[in-house]
Amino acid sequence: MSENQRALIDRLTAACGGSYLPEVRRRYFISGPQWAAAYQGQALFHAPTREPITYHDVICQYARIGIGYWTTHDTDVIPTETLLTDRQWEIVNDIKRTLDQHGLKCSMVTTETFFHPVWAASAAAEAPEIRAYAAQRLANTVRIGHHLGAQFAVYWPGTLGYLVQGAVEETQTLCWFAEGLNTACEADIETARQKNRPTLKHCLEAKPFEPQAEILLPTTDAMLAFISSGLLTHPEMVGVNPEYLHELMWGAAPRAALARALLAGKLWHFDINDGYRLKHDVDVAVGLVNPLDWLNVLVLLRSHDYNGPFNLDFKPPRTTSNYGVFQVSFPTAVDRFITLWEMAGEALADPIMKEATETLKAGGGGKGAVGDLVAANRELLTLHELIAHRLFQILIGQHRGRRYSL
Ligand code: GLO
Ligand code: MG
Ligand code: MG
Repeated sequence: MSENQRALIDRLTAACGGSYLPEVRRRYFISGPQWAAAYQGQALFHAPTREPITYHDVICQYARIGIGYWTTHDTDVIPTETLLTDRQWEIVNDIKRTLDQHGLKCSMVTTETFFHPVWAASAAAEAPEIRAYAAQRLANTVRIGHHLGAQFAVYWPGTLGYLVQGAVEETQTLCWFAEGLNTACEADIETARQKNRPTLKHCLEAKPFEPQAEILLPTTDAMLAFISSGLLTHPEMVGVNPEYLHELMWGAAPRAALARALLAGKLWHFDINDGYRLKHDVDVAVGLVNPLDWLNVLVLLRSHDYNGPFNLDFKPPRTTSNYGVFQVSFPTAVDRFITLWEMAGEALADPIMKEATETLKAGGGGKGAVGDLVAANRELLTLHELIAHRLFQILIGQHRGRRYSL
Protein backbone atom coordinates (compact mmCIF):
# COMPACT_ATOMS: atom_id res chain seq x y z
CA MET A 1 0.00 0.00 0.00
CA SER A 2 2.45 2.61 1.14
CA GLU A 3 4.93 1.37 -1.52
CA ASN A 4 2.32 2.13 -4.19
CA GLN A 5 1.66 5.51 -2.68
CA ARG A 6 5.35 6.32 -2.67
CA ALA A 7 5.56 5.30 -6.32
CA LEU A 8 2.66 7.66 -7.03
CA ILE A 9 4.40 10.54 -5.20
CA ASP A 10 7.58 9.85 -7.18
CA ARG A 11 5.73 9.66 -10.50
CA LEU A 12 3.78 12.88 -9.94
CA THR A 13 6.83 14.74 -8.61
CA ALA A 14 8.76 13.71 -11.71
CA ALA A 15 5.79 14.71 -13.87
CA CYS A 16 5.91 18.20 -12.33
CA GLY A 17 9.31 18.68 -13.95
CA GLY A 18 11.32 21.80 -13.31
CA SER A 19 13.71 20.19 -10.87
CA TYR A 20 17.42 20.97 -10.83
CA LEU A 21 20.23 18.46 -10.59
CA PRO A 22 21.91 18.09 -7.18
CA GLU A 23 25.12 19.62 -8.56
CA VAL A 24 23.20 22.69 -9.71
CA ARG A 25 21.47 22.99 -6.32
CA ARG A 26 24.86 22.83 -4.60
CA ARG A 27 26.04 25.98 -6.41
CA TYR A 28 23.76 28.10 -4.22
CA PHE A 29 24.47 28.95 -0.59
CA ILE A 30 21.38 27.05 0.57
CA SER A 31 21.45 25.50 4.03
CA GLY A 32 19.15 22.89 5.46
CA PRO A 33 18.42 22.99 9.19
CA GLN A 34 18.55 19.77 11.19
CA TRP A 35 15.41 20.84 13.04
CA ALA A 36 13.38 21.54 9.89
CA ALA A 37 13.83 18.06 8.45
CA ALA A 38 13.48 16.36 11.83
CA TYR A 39 10.33 18.31 12.78
CA GLN A 40 7.67 15.75 13.58
CA GLY A 41 4.61 17.94 13.10
CA GLN A 42 3.94 18.57 16.76
CA ALA A 43 2.58 21.78 18.33
CA LEU A 44 0.41 22.85 21.22
CA PHE A 45 -2.71 21.49 19.51
CA HIS A 46 -0.97 18.86 17.38
CA ALA A 47 0.47 15.45 18.14
CA PRO A 48 3.46 14.46 15.99
CA THR A 49 2.63 12.90 12.63
CA ARG A 50 6.14 11.80 11.68
CA GLU A 51 8.68 9.36 13.12
CA PRO A 52 11.85 10.73 14.75
CA ILE A 53 14.91 10.81 12.49
CA THR A 54 18.60 11.27 13.24
CA TYR A 55 21.25 13.68 11.99
CA HIS A 56 22.68 10.79 9.96
CA ASP A 57 19.39 10.52 8.08
CA VAL A 58 19.13 14.26 7.56
CA ILE A 59 22.73 14.77 6.40
CA CYS A 60 22.55 11.80 4.06
CA GLN A 61 19.26 12.99 2.52
CA TYR A 62 20.44 16.59 2.16
CA ALA A 63 23.51 15.26 0.35
CA ARG A 64 21.35 13.23 -2.03
CA ILE A 65 19.10 16.23 -2.75
CA GLY A 66 22.03 18.62 -3.24
CA ILE A 67 21.65 20.83 -0.17
CA GLY A 68 25.29 21.67 0.44
CA TYR A 69 25.11 23.15 3.94
CA TRP A 70 23.67 21.99 7.23
CA THR A 71 22.66 24.03 10.29
CA THR A 72 21.70 22.95 13.80
CA HIS A 73 20.74 23.90 17.32
CA ASP A 74 23.00 22.39 19.97
CA THR A 75 20.12 20.32 21.38
CA ASP A 76 18.94 19.09 17.97
CA VAL A 77 21.91 16.73 18.07
CA ILE A 78 23.18 16.67 21.66
CA PRO A 79 20.78 16.00 24.54
CA THR A 80 20.72 18.89 27.04
CA GLU A 81 22.23 16.76 29.82
CA THR A 82 25.13 15.73 27.56
CA LEU A 83 26.06 19.27 26.59
CA LEU A 84 29.20 20.62 28.27
CA THR A 85 30.47 17.07 28.94
CA ASP A 86 33.20 15.04 27.21
CA ARG A 87 30.54 12.91 25.56
CA GLN A 88 29.37 15.97 23.62
CA TRP A 89 32.67 16.01 21.70
CA GLU A 90 32.21 12.37 20.68
CA ILE A 91 28.89 13.36 19.13
CA VAL A 92 30.37 16.47 17.52
CA ASN A 93 33.19 14.39 16.03
CA ASP A 94 30.69 11.88 14.69
CA ILE A 95 28.75 14.76 13.10
CA LYS A 96 31.96 16.03 11.53
CA ARG A 97 32.71 12.58 10.08
CA THR A 98 29.17 12.25 8.78
CA LEU A 99 29.29 15.70 7.13
CA ASP A 100 32.69 14.95 5.55
CA GLN A 101 31.57 11.57 4.33
CA HIS A 102 28.59 13.13 2.53
CA GLY A 103 30.39 16.24 1.32
CA LEU A 104 28.31 18.67 3.40
CA LYS A 105 29.50 21.67 5.35
CA CYS A 106 28.12 23.01 8.60
CA SER A 107 27.49 26.71 7.94
CA MET A 108 25.67 27.74 11.12
CA VAL A 109 25.16 26.72 14.73
CA THR A 110 22.63 28.06 17.20
CA THR A 111 21.85 27.60 20.87
CA GLU A 112 18.41 26.38 21.87
CA THR A 113 17.31 28.89 24.53
CA PHE A 114 13.54 28.41 24.34
CA PHE A 115 12.48 24.75 24.68
CA HIS A 116 14.01 23.33 27.86
CA PRO A 117 12.39 24.22 31.22
CA VAL A 118 15.64 25.91 32.31
CA TRP A 119 14.63 28.76 29.95
CA ALA A 120 11.16 29.26 31.49
CA ALA A 121 12.15 32.82 32.48
CA SER A 122 14.37 33.19 29.36
CA ALA A 123 18.14 32.99 28.99
CA ALA A 124 18.29 36.50 30.50
CA ALA A 125 16.40 35.46 33.65
CA GLU A 126 16.67 37.21 37.01
CA ALA A 127 18.54 34.30 38.61
CA PRO A 128 22.28 34.84 38.04
CA GLU A 129 22.96 31.08 37.86
CA ILE A 130 20.56 30.73 34.92
CA ARG A 131 22.35 33.56 33.11
CA ALA A 132 25.71 32.00 33.89
CA TYR A 133 24.45 28.70 32.49
CA ALA A 134 23.15 30.52 29.39
CA ALA A 135 26.54 32.16 28.88
CA GLN A 136 28.24 28.76 29.13
CA ARG A 137 25.84 27.31 26.59
CA LEU A 138 26.40 30.19 24.14
CA ALA A 139 30.17 29.92 24.45
CA ASN A 140 29.93 26.17 24.04
CA THR A 141 27.95 26.56 20.81
CA VAL A 142 30.62 28.89 19.48
CA ARG A 143 33.28 26.22 20.17
CA ILE A 144 31.15 23.54 18.53
CA GLY A 145 30.70 25.87 15.56
CA HIS A 146 34.44 26.34 15.13
CA HIS A 147 34.98 22.59 15.48
CA LEU A 148 32.48 21.93 12.69
CA GLY A 149 33.86 24.69 10.48
CA ALA A 150 30.83 26.99 10.73
CA GLN A 151 30.94 30.66 9.75
CA PHE A 152 27.76 31.81 11.47
CA ALA A 153 26.07 31.65 14.86
CA VAL A 154 22.40 32.59 15.07
CA TYR A 155 20.45 33.75 18.11
CA TRP A 156 16.70 33.61 18.21
CA PRO A 157 15.86 34.81 21.75
CA GLY A 158 12.36 33.36 21.59
CA THR A 159 11.71 33.54 25.31
CA LEU A 160 13.04 37.08 25.81
CA GLY A 161 9.75 38.62 26.85
CA TYR A 162 6.85 37.74 29.10
CA LEU A 163 3.39 36.33 29.37
CA VAL A 164 2.29 38.42 32.34
CA GLN A 165 3.34 42.02 32.79
CA GLY A 166 5.24 43.69 35.60
CA ALA A 167 7.92 41.27 36.76
CA VAL A 168 10.21 41.66 33.76
CA GLU A 169 12.05 44.99 33.70
CA GLU A 170 12.80 45.54 30.05
CA THR A 171 16.02 47.57 30.24
CA GLN A 172 17.57 45.27 32.84
CA THR A 173 16.62 42.17 30.86
CA LEU A 174 18.14 43.58 27.67
CA CYS A 175 21.36 44.39 29.55
CA TRP A 176 21.50 40.78 30.74
CA PHE A 177 20.80 39.54 27.23
CA ALA A 178 23.71 41.66 25.96
CA GLU A 179 26.01 40.11 28.57
CA GLY A 180 25.29 36.65 27.15
CA LEU A 181 26.15 37.81 23.63
CA ASN A 182 29.29 39.52 24.90
CA THR A 183 30.41 36.23 26.44
CA ALA A 184 29.76 34.44 23.14
CA CYS A 185 31.82 37.03 21.23
CA GLU A 186 34.69 36.78 23.74
CA ALA A 187 34.66 32.98 23.50
CA ASP A 188 34.64 33.33 19.72
CA ILE A 189 37.65 35.67 19.65
CA GLU A 190 39.57 33.27 21.90
CA THR A 191 38.62 30.12 19.97
CA ALA A 192 39.23 31.73 16.59
CA ARG A 193 42.71 32.74 17.75
CA GLN A 194 43.50 29.22 18.99
CA LYS A 195 42.24 27.62 15.79
CA ASN A 196 43.60 30.28 13.49
CA ARG A 197 40.16 30.80 11.97
CA PRO A 198 38.15 33.96 11.38
CA THR A 199 35.61 34.77 14.08
CA LEU A 200 32.01 33.78 13.46
CA LYS A 201 29.33 36.15 12.28
CA HIS A 202 26.82 36.43 15.13
CA CYS A 203 23.33 37.01 13.78
CA LEU A 204 20.27 38.05 15.78
CA GLU A 205 16.90 36.75 14.66
CA ALA A 206 13.68 38.49 15.69
CA LYS A 207 10.13 37.17 15.80
CA PRO A 208 7.25 39.46 16.75
CA PHE A 209 5.19 36.93 18.72
CA GLU A 210 5.51 33.32 19.97
CA PRO A 211 6.43 31.73 22.26
CA GLN A 212 6.11 34.70 24.61
CA ALA A 213 3.07 36.92 24.57
CA GLU A 214 5.18 40.08 24.51
CA ILE A 215 8.65 40.10 23.00
CA LEU A 216 11.39 42.57 23.94
CA LEU A 217 13.12 42.53 20.55
CA PRO A 218 10.26 41.76 18.16
CA THR A 219 11.59 42.91 14.78
CA THR A 220 14.81 43.05 12.78
CA ASP A 221 14.71 46.83 13.23
CA ALA A 222 14.64 46.35 17.00
CA MET A 223 17.66 44.05 16.65
CA LEU A 224 19.52 46.69 14.64
CA ALA A 225 18.80 49.28 17.31
CA PHE A 226 19.95 46.83 19.99
CA ILE A 227 23.23 46.20 18.14
CA SER A 228 23.99 49.91 18.20
CA SER A 229 22.67 50.48 21.73
CA GLY A 230 26.16 50.53 23.27
CA LEU A 231 25.46 47.38 25.30
CA LEU A 232 27.53 45.11 23.08
CA THR A 233 31.29 45.02 23.53
CA HIS A 234 31.75 43.81 19.93
CA PRO A 235 28.92 45.30 17.86
CA GLU A 236 31.03 44.78 14.73
CA MET A 237 30.75 41.00 15.24
CA VAL A 238 26.95 41.09 15.46
CA GLY A 239 24.49 41.35 12.57
CA VAL A 240 21.03 40.01 11.79
CA ASN A 241 19.35 36.89 10.49
CA PRO A 242 15.94 38.11 9.39
CA GLU A 243 13.35 35.46 8.70
CA TYR A 244 11.00 36.26 5.83
CA LEU A 245 7.86 35.16 7.67
CA HIS A 246 8.84 36.77 10.97
CA GLU A 247 8.85 40.16 9.27
CA LEU A 248 5.62 39.44 7.41
CA MET A 249 3.96 38.33 10.66
CA TRP A 250 4.03 41.80 12.19
CA GLY A 251 2.78 43.35 8.99
CA ALA A 252 6.08 44.56 7.53
CA ALA A 253 7.07 44.56 3.91
CA PRO A 254 9.87 41.97 4.17
CA ARG A 255 11.69 43.60 1.28
CA ALA A 256 11.77 46.95 3.11
CA ALA A 257 12.90 45.28 6.35
CA LEU A 258 15.75 43.60 4.46
CA ALA A 259 16.64 46.90 2.82
CA ARG A 260 17.07 48.54 6.22
CA ALA A 261 19.38 45.71 7.33
CA LEU A 262 21.35 46.04 4.09
CA LEU A 263 21.79 49.77 4.66
CA ALA A 264 23.14 49.06 8.13
CA GLY A 265 25.62 46.56 6.62
CA LYS A 266 24.16 43.88 8.87
CA LEU A 267 22.31 41.52 6.55
CA TRP A 268 24.50 38.44 7.01
CA HIS A 269 22.14 35.46 7.13
CA PHE A 270 18.56 34.92 5.93
CA ASP A 271 15.91 32.38 6.99
CA ILE A 272 13.69 31.66 4.01
CA ASN A 273 10.10 30.51 4.17
CA ASP A 274 6.60 31.84 3.60
CA GLY A 275 3.29 32.39 5.36
CA TYR A 276 0.63 34.96 6.13
CA ARG A 277 0.48 38.43 7.68
CA LEU A 278 -0.64 38.79 11.30
CA LYS A 279 -0.86 35.03 11.88
CA HIS A 280 1.28 32.67 13.92
CA ASP A 281 4.60 31.27 12.72
CA VAL A 282 3.31 28.75 10.18
CA ASP A 283 6.72 28.35 8.48
CA VAL A 284 5.37 27.36 5.06
CA ALA A 285 8.06 26.58 2.48
CA VAL A 286 9.43 29.41 0.34
CA GLY A 287 7.25 30.70 -2.48
CA LEU A 288 4.07 28.75 -1.71
CA VAL A 289 2.12 31.77 -0.48
CA ASN A 290 3.75 34.96 -1.76
CA PRO A 291 5.81 34.13 -4.86
CA LEU A 292 5.57 37.64 -6.32
CA ASP A 293 6.72 39.20 -3.07
CA TRP A 294 9.53 36.66 -2.96
CA LEU A 295 10.59 37.60 -6.48
CA ASN A 296 10.77 41.21 -5.31
CA VAL A 297 12.82 40.28 -2.26
CA LEU A 298 15.34 38.43 -4.40
CA VAL A 299 15.57 41.30 -6.88
CA LEU A 300 16.60 43.49 -3.96
CA LEU A 301 19.15 40.98 -2.62
CA ARG A 302 20.64 40.30 -6.04
CA SER A 303 20.96 43.97 -6.82
CA HIS A 304 22.88 44.44 -3.55
CA ASP A 305 25.11 41.37 -4.11
CA TYR A 306 23.90 39.61 -0.96
CA ASN A 307 26.12 36.54 -0.72
CA GLY A 308 25.14 35.05 2.63
CA PRO A 309 23.25 31.83 3.25
CA PHE A 310 19.62 31.09 2.48
CA ASN A 311 18.53 28.90 5.37
CA LEU A 312 15.48 26.73 4.69
CA ASP A 313 13.76 27.47 7.99
CA PHE A 314 10.36 26.07 7.11
CA LYS A 315 8.30 23.22 8.51
CA PRO A 316 7.06 20.48 6.24
CA PRO A 317 3.29 20.32 6.85
CA ARG A 318 1.85 17.65 9.14
CA THR A 319 0.20 16.03 6.13
CA THR A 320 3.60 15.20 4.60
CA SER A 321 5.21 11.86 5.51
CA ASN A 322 8.84 11.27 6.43
CA TYR A 323 9.31 9.99 2.89
CA GLY A 324 7.62 13.12 1.54
CA VAL A 325 9.88 15.40 3.57
CA PHE A 326 12.86 14.37 1.45
CA GLN A 327 11.04 13.53 -1.80
CA VAL A 328 8.84 16.61 -1.96
CA SER A 329 9.32 19.23 0.80
CA PHE A 330 13.04 19.88 0.55
CA PRO A 331 13.73 19.36 -3.16
CA THR A 332 10.73 21.45 -4.21
CA ALA A 333 11.59 24.23 -1.75
CA VAL A 334 15.14 24.37 -3.10
CA ASP A 335 13.91 24.34 -6.68
CA ARG A 336 11.39 27.12 -6.11
CA PHE A 337 14.11 29.19 -4.47
CA ILE A 338 16.51 28.64 -7.38
CA THR A 339 13.78 29.45 -9.88
CA LEU A 340 12.87 32.68 -8.07
CA TRP A 341 16.55 33.62 -7.76
CA GLU A 342 17.11 33.12 -11.49
CA MET A 343 13.90 35.03 -12.27
CA ALA A 344 15.21 37.89 -10.15
CA GLY A 345 18.29 37.85 -12.38
CA GLU A 346 16.03 38.02 -15.43
CA ALA A 347 14.14 40.94 -13.91
CA LEU A 348 17.38 42.84 -13.37
CA ALA A 349 18.51 42.17 -16.95
CA ASP A 350 15.10 42.73 -18.55
CA PRO A 351 15.30 45.60 -21.10
CA ILE A 352 11.80 46.82 -20.28
CA MET A 353 12.48 46.90 -16.55
CA LYS A 354 15.79 48.61 -17.17
CA GLU A 355 14.48 51.27 -19.49
CA ALA A 356 11.48 51.99 -17.27
CA THR A 357 13.63 52.25 -14.14
CA GLU A 358 16.29 54.41 -15.76
CA THR A 359 13.73 56.73 -17.29
CA LEU A 360 12.06 57.18 -13.91
CA LYS A 361 15.42 58.00 -12.36
CA ALA A 362 16.23 60.53 -15.06
CA GLY A 363 12.99 62.30 -14.19
CA GLY A 364 10.60 64.18 -16.43
CA GLY A 365 12.36 67.52 -16.07
CA GLY A 366 10.30 70.63 -15.48
CA LYS A 367 11.41 73.52 -13.46
CA GLY A 368 10.01 76.32 -11.49
CA ALA A 369 6.46 76.08 -10.38
CA VAL A 370 5.29 72.99 -8.56
CA GLY A 371 2.59 72.56 -11.16
CA ASP A 372 5.29 72.16 -13.84
CA LEU A 373 7.05 69.48 -11.81
CA VAL A 374 3.84 67.53 -11.52
CA ALA A 375 2.97 67.91 -15.17
CA ALA A 376 6.46 66.92 -16.35
CA ASN A 377 6.33 63.62 -14.47
CA ARG A 378 2.66 62.77 -14.91
CA GLU A 379 2.90 60.32 -17.81
CA LEU A 380 6.18 58.86 -16.60
CA LEU A 381 4.77 57.75 -13.28
CA THR A 382 2.50 55.26 -15.01
CA LEU A 383 5.72 53.25 -15.29
CA HIS A 384 5.36 52.21 -11.62
CA GLU A 385 2.38 50.10 -12.53
CA LEU A 386 4.00 48.90 -15.74
CA ILE A 387 7.02 47.66 -13.76
CA ALA A 388 4.74 45.77 -11.36
CA HIS A 389 3.00 44.18 -14.36
CA ARG A 390 6.36 43.26 -15.89
CA LEU A 391 7.43 41.52 -12.68
CA PHE A 392 4.20 39.52 -12.77
CA GLN A 393 4.94 38.57 -16.37
CA ILE A 394 8.44 37.44 -15.42
CA LEU A 395 6.98 35.43 -12.55
CA ILE A 396 4.63 33.50 -14.77
CA GLY A 397 6.86 33.32 -17.83
CA GLN A 398 4.86 35.69 -20.06
CA HIS A 399 7.98 37.65 -20.89
CA ARG A 400 9.02 34.54 -22.80
CA GLY A 401 5.86 34.49 -24.83
CA ARG A 402 3.65 32.24 -22.69
CA ARG A 403 0.07 32.86 -23.80
CA TYR A 404 -3.39 31.96 -22.59
CA SER A 405 -5.76 32.11 -25.51
CA LEU A 406 -9.43 31.37 -25.62
C1 GLO B 1 11.58 30.07 15.22
C2 GLO B 1 12.84 30.41 14.61
C3 GLO B 1 13.87 29.33 14.79
C4 GLO B 1 15.23 29.92 14.60
C5 GLO B 1 16.27 28.98 15.09
C6 GLO B 1 17.66 29.48 14.81
O1 GLO B 1 10.58 30.64 14.98
O2 GLO B 1 12.66 30.69 13.26
O3 GLO B 1 13.65 28.27 13.92
O4 GLO B 1 15.45 30.25 13.28
O5 GLO B 1 16.09 28.83 16.46
O6 GLO B 1 18.18 30.17 15.84
MG1 MG C 1 14.12 31.20 11.83
MG1 MG D 1 9.45 30.99 11.65
